[in-house]
Amino acid sequence: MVTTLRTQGPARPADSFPTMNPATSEVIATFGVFGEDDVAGAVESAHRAASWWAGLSWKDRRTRLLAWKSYLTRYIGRLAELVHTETGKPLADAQLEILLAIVHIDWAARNARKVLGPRRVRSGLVAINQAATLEYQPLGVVGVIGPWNYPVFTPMGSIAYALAAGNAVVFKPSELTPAVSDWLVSSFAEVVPEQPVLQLITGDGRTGEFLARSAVNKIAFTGSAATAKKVMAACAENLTPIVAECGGKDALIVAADADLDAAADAAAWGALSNAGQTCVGVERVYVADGVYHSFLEKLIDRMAQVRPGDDREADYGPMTLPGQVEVVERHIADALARGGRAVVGGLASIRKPFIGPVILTEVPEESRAVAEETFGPTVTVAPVADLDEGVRLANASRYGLGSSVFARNKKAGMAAARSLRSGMTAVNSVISFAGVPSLPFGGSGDSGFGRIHGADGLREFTRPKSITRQRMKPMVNLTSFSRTDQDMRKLLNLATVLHGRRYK
Ligand code: TXE
Repeated sequence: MVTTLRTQGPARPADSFPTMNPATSEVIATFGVFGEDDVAGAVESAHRAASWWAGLSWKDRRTRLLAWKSYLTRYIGRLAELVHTETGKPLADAQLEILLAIVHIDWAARNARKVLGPRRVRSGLVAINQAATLEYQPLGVVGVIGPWNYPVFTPMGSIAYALAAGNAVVFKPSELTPAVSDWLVSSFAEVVPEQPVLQLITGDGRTGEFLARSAVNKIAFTGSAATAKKVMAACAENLTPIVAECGGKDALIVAADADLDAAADAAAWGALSNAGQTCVGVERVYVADGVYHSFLEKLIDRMAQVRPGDDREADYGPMTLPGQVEVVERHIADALARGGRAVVGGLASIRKPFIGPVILTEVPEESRAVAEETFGPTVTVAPVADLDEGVRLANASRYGLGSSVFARNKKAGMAAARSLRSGMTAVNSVISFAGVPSLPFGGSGDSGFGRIHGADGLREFTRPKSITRQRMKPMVNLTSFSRTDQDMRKLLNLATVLHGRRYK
């Protein structure tokens, strides 16, 4: 057991807490609990760092972010080992997660100027004498409150984009994954040693609340909808804006013409990888009647072969959040009590901290396993008449984060994708949208609001700045008390020509 007390920034927190390997309960390291003053101190120094960082050229920020990306790529083995130890997920999954984060840093660094930099926009006939310029300026300091399920990839969706947009970041990771976060923040300091542009503050929900109430200019939150409401309430005091990514209840719909092998393979991985602790994991499957039994057989076949564990051959690891085991247990018990059937696994699959794969069928739509986020290696499967009914049931959820459609008919697959109310949909694959950095990521309803990733993700951490510069005197000076009735008549005549045409 290695125990080290870590402190970050100018403050020295009095209390500390341990971080543990969820598979073995072995303590990995000890971190400080940041109190209100510690958090305020970190945010204050972040404001100074933000001025420095925002004062660099686009090219300088880009070079530094690309240097960070390169560092993470070269040391991926070490970071992956730490992610594996602190979350319990298999090493290869940890590597995949880091690779995805690297792709996002790269995209954010290379596209920030194009998306956010100053550009001329049309000023229109009425203001033809004005040169109009639009640019997106950094907010200042962004507070990132992160989760534990993808401790590199998920917070990076905010951190990389906020940094690329010219902000400093104060990062409060989940109390379950401070060691990974400490490594990430230290690695950034290797390439940007001048100022604390990216700082770590550690602690539980209280520390997160201090951050939400502090002098940050925006909060980027990932976690549960219930906690997002508390964070919003804390942010409300200072009218601090928030972007919230709060999990989901993603559905996968299988059309009658779908490639059933591909659909079953994707459903199994989407439901089980990372022990189901994925906000865009597959939790519900709706299958067209005619192929329901063939699909189910294939899914059973695949899921029955998958095994959790902490050995190198295990397909997925333990439940990272100990309390999640009870949630999964409750959902399975509720489904069975309401007449559902477990066709793979069941309550006996729960062997703390591991949970074996579970497939539930004939589960009423109003049961917990269908309506609430399970966040475990379980999936419900139900027959539907067609794609339309699948879409209707998928949309009948408080959540709206991701979804998948399997259909050979391209037009039908795309039509279903458009009708799904989720923020992202994958056609003939699962979760693929998370690896496309130019696509925004986020949801609606209980899944939250706002977007990370892509151009929208960059703009999320900026304020639009509009500038008009008068390039010549106007023909008619509208914004002057010297304006005459004749000027107004001219203007109204112009308006009639420009906008008065009748539309049928
Ligand atoms: O989340 P919390 P938890 C879902 C998933 C899981 C459930 C609970 O269903 O079972 O959330 O997980 C910080 N003010 N997801 O307990 O409480 C906290 O310290 C400010 C979905 O981990 O939402 C942590 O850093 N901050 C998800 C972060 O909020 C507060 C990923 C998330 O914690 C706070 C994780 C407060 N009052 C869980 N209270 C996804 N979207 O992928 C806590 N925190």
